[in-house]
Amino acid sequence: MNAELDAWISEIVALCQPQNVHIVDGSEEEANTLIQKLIASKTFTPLQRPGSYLARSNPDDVARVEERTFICSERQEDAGPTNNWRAPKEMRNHLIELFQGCMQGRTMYVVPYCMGPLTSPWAKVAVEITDSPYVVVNMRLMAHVGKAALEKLGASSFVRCLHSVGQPLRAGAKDVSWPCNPQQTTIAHFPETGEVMSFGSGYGGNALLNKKCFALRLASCMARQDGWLAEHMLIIGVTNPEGEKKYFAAAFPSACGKTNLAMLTSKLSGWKVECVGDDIAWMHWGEDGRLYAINPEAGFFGVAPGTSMASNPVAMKTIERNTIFTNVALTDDGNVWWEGIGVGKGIEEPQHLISWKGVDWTPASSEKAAHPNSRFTVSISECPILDPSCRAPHGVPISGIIFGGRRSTTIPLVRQAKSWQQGVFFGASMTSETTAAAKGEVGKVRHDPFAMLPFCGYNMGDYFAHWLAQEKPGRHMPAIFYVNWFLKDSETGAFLWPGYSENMRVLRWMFDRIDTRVGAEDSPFGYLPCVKDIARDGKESEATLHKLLSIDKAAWHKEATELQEYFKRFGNALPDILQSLASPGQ
Ligand code: OXD
Ligand code: MN
Repeated sequence: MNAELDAWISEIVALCQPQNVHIVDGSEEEANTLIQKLIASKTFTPLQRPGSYLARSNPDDVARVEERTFICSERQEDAGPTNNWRAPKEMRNHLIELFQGCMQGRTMYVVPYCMGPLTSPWAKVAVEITDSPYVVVNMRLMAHVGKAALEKLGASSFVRCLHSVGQPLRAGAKDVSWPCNPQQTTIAHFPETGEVMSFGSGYGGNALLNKKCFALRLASCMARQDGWLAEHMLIIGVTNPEGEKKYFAAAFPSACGKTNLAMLTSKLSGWKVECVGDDIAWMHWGEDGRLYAINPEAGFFGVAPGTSMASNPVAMKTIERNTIFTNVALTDDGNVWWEGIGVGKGIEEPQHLISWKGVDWTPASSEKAAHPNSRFTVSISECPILDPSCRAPHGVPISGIIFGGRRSTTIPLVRQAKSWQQGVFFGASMTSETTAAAKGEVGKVRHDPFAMLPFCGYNMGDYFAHWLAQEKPGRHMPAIFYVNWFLKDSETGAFLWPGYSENMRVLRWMFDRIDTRVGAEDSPFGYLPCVKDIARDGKESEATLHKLLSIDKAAWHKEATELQEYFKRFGNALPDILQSLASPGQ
């Protein structure tokens, strides 16, 4: 195999003391054996939909835990003010103690995986070692795992991702369906040595280390060094009625509708959206001076609640088969259910379910049937609107970058940056009301620059500078936009914009702006659409559109003052231009 990998496996066997070692080959046969094992351990319940299973986690292991996630760079200032930092040596010693003997009685899986199309020059191979078969079957859907990845790796070095659920099975002990160790959960990144060590959680981004840990936190450090961008962005292709196509990349904080936008079904006749990815984009500059994006993932790990035939019919089709559901509710006929699933289909709320906690649930229950951060894991090849260039080795050319957040006030429906610098400022100034994707209070406005707050592996001030430095002579800079689908009427509290498939009307404006086929109002806040240019569907009044597209100067002034204060935390690392663009009235 690979001498470095051999040596690492021996080292981890000595440390974690597993009962067996299994090198994952990525075959169907192997997947079937693992699934049988997960059924036998009651981690998986087979569902009445082909190739699909339900897993229920421990109720204390349901989301990413940002307060237990660390960047362990040699210098604290390289982690910056938005990350938890520990000195690498101190953290390594702490983790080595935790990992000592932690896989006793369990099988240790070695999962070589490739992020990005196997034939792409931008793809990267890494290896995750884990004692969770649940992680292995999920990773199989999210990345190219096994032999093909090993072949691509050859004798090269690789990023080492070590994961354990942190619950050894001592002789005679009975296993549980979701082993974990929430009290000791620690997710540590070592950007300078290319390592991730994660202990104690089996859930999502804490355990599927290929996703947030590698493809964002470590990759963002690699990207800074090598002049590219690793971003928390979906990628879509938009085609107009004339058959012209443009690709957009869009960054939104967790659970703000990224998957819905990535799979949008257009209601505007002749317009079409196709999906390249729903969460992460790796972007490199091509020889022609354009920015090209690949999706490093091979699958979706989407939030289930709220997904319905009304909000995202494409996702509903994508998850009809071969899907792992985690923490959704189970119907009496062996299918899945979550809050909002029936919208648009007229399905009535069932009278009885087994909730995500595995207990009886009725409409009178005070708790939700599905956990708000319950998820589906499914291969991207199940998506019926997969873009034909989804696996293009050099990626797709990006014409527009969209930033956005969930804000009930202040931020208008859409505006366009007047320059790359102002666009970078848009990204840096992103704020959003928090959701259930991370542990903590829901509904609070927090700064989430570029939707990278939990995912940037280095000093965010340096990250802003890296974005500004992308503008160079000879490059065709993508247009940059900022959207907010979530404005509410201050009197009624109702959403002002219908969202979902209606967002196509905003995409259309952006598409046409890129070719300057449509005008805009010039303002210090960017270019704003003229009301007449947002195709009306007769649902909202002109007055509503005015509300959606206007700027409340007093609220903006408050926002800008607060933003200037926020920016101060980056100290000298903050590029001066961003502080001056934050000045009220700029
Ligand atoms: C995700 C997230 O899981 O952003 O994609 O939290
Ligand atoms: Mn995400």
